[in-house]
Amino acid sequence: MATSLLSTINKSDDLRRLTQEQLRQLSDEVREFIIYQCSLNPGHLGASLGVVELTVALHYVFHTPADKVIWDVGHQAYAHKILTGRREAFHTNRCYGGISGFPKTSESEYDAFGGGHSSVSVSAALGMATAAKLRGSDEQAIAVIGDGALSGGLAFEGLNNAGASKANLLVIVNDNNISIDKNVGAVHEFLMRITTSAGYNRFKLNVWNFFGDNRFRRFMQKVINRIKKGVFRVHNLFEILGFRYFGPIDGHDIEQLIKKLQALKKMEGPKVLHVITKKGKGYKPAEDNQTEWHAPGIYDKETGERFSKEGPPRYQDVFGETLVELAEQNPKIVGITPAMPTGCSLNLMMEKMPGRAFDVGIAEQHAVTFSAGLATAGMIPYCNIYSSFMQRAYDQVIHDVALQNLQVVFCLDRAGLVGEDGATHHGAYDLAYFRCVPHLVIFAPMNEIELRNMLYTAQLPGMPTIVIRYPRGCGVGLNRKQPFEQIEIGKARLLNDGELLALLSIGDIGNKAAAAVARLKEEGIPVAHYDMRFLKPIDTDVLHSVGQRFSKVITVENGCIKGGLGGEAAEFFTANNYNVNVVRLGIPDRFVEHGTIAELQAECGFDEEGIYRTIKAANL
Ligand SMILES: Cc1ncc(C[n+]2csc(CCOP(=O)(O)OP(=O)(O)O)c2C)c(N)n1
Repeated sequence: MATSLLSTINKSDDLRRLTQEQLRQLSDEVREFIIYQCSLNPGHLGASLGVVELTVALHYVFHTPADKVIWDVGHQAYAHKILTGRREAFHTNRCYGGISGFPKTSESEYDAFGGGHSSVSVSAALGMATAAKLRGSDEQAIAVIGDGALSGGLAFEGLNNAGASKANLLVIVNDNNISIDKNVGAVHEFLMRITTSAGYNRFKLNVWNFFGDNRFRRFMQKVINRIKKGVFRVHNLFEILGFRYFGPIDGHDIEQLIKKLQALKKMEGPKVLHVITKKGKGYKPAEDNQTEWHAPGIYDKETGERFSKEGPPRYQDVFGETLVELAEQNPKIVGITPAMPTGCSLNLMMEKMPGRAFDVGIAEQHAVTFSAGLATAGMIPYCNIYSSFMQRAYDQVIHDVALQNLQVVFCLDRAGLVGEDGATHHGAYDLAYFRCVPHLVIFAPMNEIELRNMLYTAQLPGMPTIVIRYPRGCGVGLNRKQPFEQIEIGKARLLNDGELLALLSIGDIGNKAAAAVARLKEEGIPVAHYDMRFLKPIDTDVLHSVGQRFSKVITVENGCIKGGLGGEAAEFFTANNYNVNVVRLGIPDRFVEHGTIAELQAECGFDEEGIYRTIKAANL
């Protein structure tokens, strides 16, 4: 592949030597490079294609890495990585031992702030701008935030603080008119209005051209703002928050971007530049179906054909289908997702029952308290949040739901190690952080039937707050056409009996444990294997029986070792004076990076082989 210019760019200085004509060529090469690389090694394609010109312009105008660019979420930073020394390594993107799919401060000095979770950029940039001022430095801080990420509460907190502080920061709103799914909310509508109000924008441009960039213009801007509001009835949210607003401009027009950024660089104070881009820009399949091509998996670059692996239904689909089935029978059921309808399959209910399933935007805290409100009024909300994003809404679960003992069903998708998204996205902590909350029932299904039955059980009258956590990926392939059965709260299952030691597992990792136990059985090593199912309330009958029968217990969980099932079991045995040696398998007390789920489970020692070896070692 001819990458004549791109192959010469290893740092931002290299790029600053190019002419504007060459910058355009460079953008084309970067785009082609991303399309090619992602076809072989999957990643977040659409968002990265949309900001190629913006990335080139930012590194051209600002003195990165001294000036700080903070990419919100960070899934759109591929061009940034490729242009700042990671082109050669890019084929290892998201692979085990390779570079991260998100900005990472330990990976490059150009990654000013680590990313993965949404809506952090304004606060981080404000912190950097404030520090620069305190240090007497003229380093610039630039937050690049998407229209989707702008729906997150944290972004508003940052804007609110920044606008009033008069700090010197630039917020670039990368408006591609879509989140992963359709963008939702009033801010989205405001962006649409301001973008499509031709009269307003023509008026603003004329004013800019007429007065130029000087003090008189700033004075005139105040006068003009009043006229704008009166004549065009567009109240600018950013201006209300104390920012000077510029745009909207075409985010694929590199000359215009450079001109505008150069002007803004000289301007003190909090500023917003509103940039219009197209998600998937330059690759037709990705432009045409932006949700599917957000992270498309591998594909044929020429034909746009995507290759997905056949397998049993994914847990997320079992959730989505089952919820529709239950909601058809129970009119109290409603569904809630903070911006992940396709990711968690609530889109199935949104299509069938649009009035009863809600995408509330990237707003986990709100999703939980909104669910609480619904529950107080007699509805039964199924609030689906990825485990790692639920970290955002911890207090809402405690204060707004558990404390009031509300019948809300929290479905935590992507619980456990999630693979290629890495440390920011692993659902490592939910078992530990929810175990200590009173009133909660915490359940993890070992297969799709268990998931279905628990979703069914959770809506029965009088049920408490229930947390159901399940992993990314496929179930075990059981026939789902079976009548629902109520699951007894707090009851474990004995899967295999044996005398040597007891193995306690929770959730789908129990299937790996069962395979290891079966291998050991063939070798004449008898292990008693319990699928605990509930972390809370834990089955104390089973734990007493285990405490009486065994001196060695191994616990296995797809969650952090500190504070989860292993901790619960060890505390129980100590508190009840059982002399039991507990070996705990799970996610160790460090951040686990990216790779396939299989690679990461092996690294942590709780894949089938790891469990097998641990039992063998305990047997010695
Ligand atoms: C706290 C949090 N919730 C949900 C997500 C999942 N997520 C990743 S990207 C994304 C959409 C972001 O939309 P936008 O900011 O408009 O960026 P675009 O992908 O359109 O470029 C979402 C919801 C996340 N990363 N963090």
